[in-house]
Amino acid sequence: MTSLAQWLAAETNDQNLAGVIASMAAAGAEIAAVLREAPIEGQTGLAGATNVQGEAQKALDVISNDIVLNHLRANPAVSILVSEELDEAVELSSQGTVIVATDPLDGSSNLDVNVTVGTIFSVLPIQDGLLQKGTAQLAAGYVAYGPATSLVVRIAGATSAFTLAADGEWLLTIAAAKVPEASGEFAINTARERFWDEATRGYVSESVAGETGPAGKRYNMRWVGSMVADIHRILMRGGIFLYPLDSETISKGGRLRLLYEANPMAWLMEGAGGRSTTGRESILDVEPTDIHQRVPVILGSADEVARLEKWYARS
Ligand code: FDP
Repeated sequence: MTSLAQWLAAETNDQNLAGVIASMAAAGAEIAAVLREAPIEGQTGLAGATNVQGEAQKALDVISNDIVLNHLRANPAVSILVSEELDEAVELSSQGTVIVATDPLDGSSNLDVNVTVGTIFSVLPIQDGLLQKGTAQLAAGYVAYGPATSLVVRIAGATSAFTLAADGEWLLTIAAAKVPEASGEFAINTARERFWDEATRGYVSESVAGETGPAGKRYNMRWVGSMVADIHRILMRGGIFLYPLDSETISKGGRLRLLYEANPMAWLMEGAGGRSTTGRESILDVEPTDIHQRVPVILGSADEVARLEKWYARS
């Protein structure tokens, strides 16, 4: 089977970029090992809680951030780290050529119930500074800590998936993920319906109406509430993920973060033939104004994204 190192050698001549992806993969493997034993170690609680031995615990998202930081600090190609866990960007190597933006442990509200969570990352060139559009990404990926630990990564070509083997090696298990154009599955937190805009209401009611409604087919709904898990399912079998702008999140610009959630997921989705939008424009074209900026996020099968875009064009 093809290893991550072999794939990277075939995918890019940029040794720095390959090395940074390898560092994120190594951080992911280390986080996977921590998560695997977290309930035994009493580590699923919040920071400040104590374990059975009465020792103070760090939250797993803080531990994950430290693991990513240590791996990237050891890699001289990384100039700056932006992390969901850190208010400010951290300067690492002065010779570095890339910026890494990461959510070290996304979906953390699912940690204490042993549901899939993930590490998301985006790699940007250093020369244009922290606030670059998603189109500038050199690579993006995520690690999904599920029944198997998966690394999904894209440089400029296809979106590929690796599985962490027992010996710690990442092995290529999907060379080129393909998101089916059409799908009958949507993912949204329907408990927020009262906050939705007209386009989201229209799209969801059309879907729920099923084969007798205007969409003309039956839909199913899935919502893990852990972005990596929901996006991984959609990358593997199609569907649409929505965290739209709604009346409650409008003042913040949305719920999910542009630099280390929306942009990398949009990069991966588009590499697999899917689409991404805020409802008004491609996520990858959003001009960032802040490293922790939030945006509306709609990602998935091309036909479903297009149907939603029609609703936005009308509203
Ligand atoms: P979490 O707060 O648990 O880290 O990144 C935010 C996120 O999870 C996403 O992973 C997930 O898709 C979303 O929030 C869940 O939102 P809801 O609480 O509205 O379901």
